[in-house]
Amino acid sequence: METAGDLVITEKFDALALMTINRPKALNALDQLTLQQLDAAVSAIEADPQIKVAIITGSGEKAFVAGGDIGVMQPLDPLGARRIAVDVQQLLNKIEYGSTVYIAAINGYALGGGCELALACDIRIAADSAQLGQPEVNLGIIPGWGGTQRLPRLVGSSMAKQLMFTGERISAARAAQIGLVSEVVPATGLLARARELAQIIAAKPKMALQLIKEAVNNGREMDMQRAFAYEADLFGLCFATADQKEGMLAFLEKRQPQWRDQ
Ligand code: CO8
Repeated sequence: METAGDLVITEKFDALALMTINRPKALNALDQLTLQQLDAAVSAIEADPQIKVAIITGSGEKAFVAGGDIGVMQPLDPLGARRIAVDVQQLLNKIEYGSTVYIAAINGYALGGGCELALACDIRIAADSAQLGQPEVNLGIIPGWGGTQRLPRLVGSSMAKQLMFTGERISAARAAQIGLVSEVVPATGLLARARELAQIIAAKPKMALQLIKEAVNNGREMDMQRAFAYEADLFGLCFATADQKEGMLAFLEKRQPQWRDQ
């Protein structure tokens, strides 16, 4: 039986965390308890200064996350539905605007809220067997966990509307073509590739990672002139870090840098 604490499993490997959404009997659909545990797991990762990269994946071979739990949603009244939309938007914003780099390792169905969870991550890679989509229209609703906003910013409004109007599921290969995922790998190699990518990133200095994330995420919402000024400010901020001095000195001394993550 599922109990509090086992619906989202977090394993830590030095600077990496692997979060597995573990409700395979319901294709990892997110009910309230799973959402609570996901929220707690993300908060714990954000509070852990050692963790630089977190991988999010789904338990089992079939699904990453097949969406919000439809059984939970069906009886909701408008205010209850709005409450869940706002609460989960806040949870996904914690991922998007957090200081950790998040990689979605999409091992199967990423539908509705599952696709929206992946959209909030910094990088999405998928198994060749994965299927992605926003099928909410088939349930008489719209994506409510950021999908109507993040998806068009990522793939353009024509493609995003096509996916949301039709509710069609697309293959991982098609998702890569439209820029929804950045890599497709054989299903058996997905986690290994996610970990390899995570290790490459975790070997970089933390402040630079954090500032790249901030520049991209916050700059996206600005006009170009403001965005350039913002980038210049963050570029300047890098020079307040020990790792900027070390990175450049190491280059000049023809040696590997010793990062201090500060
Ligand atoms: N919610 C609840 N249960 C689900 C969900 C889901 N989203 N997806 C799958 N399940 C359950 C099934 O009911 C089934 O349970 P049981 O064995 O008890 O009957 C079990 O998982 C296995 O599923 P299937 O038998 O359907 O497996 P198939 O391989 O035949 O089909 C599919 C797989 C195609 C993924 C199919 O299950 C499906 O279409 N699922 C629904 C996908 C979907 O519409 N997702 C979007 C949901 S809406 C949403 O995400 C908006 C977010 C806001 C939510 C806020 C409220 C918490």
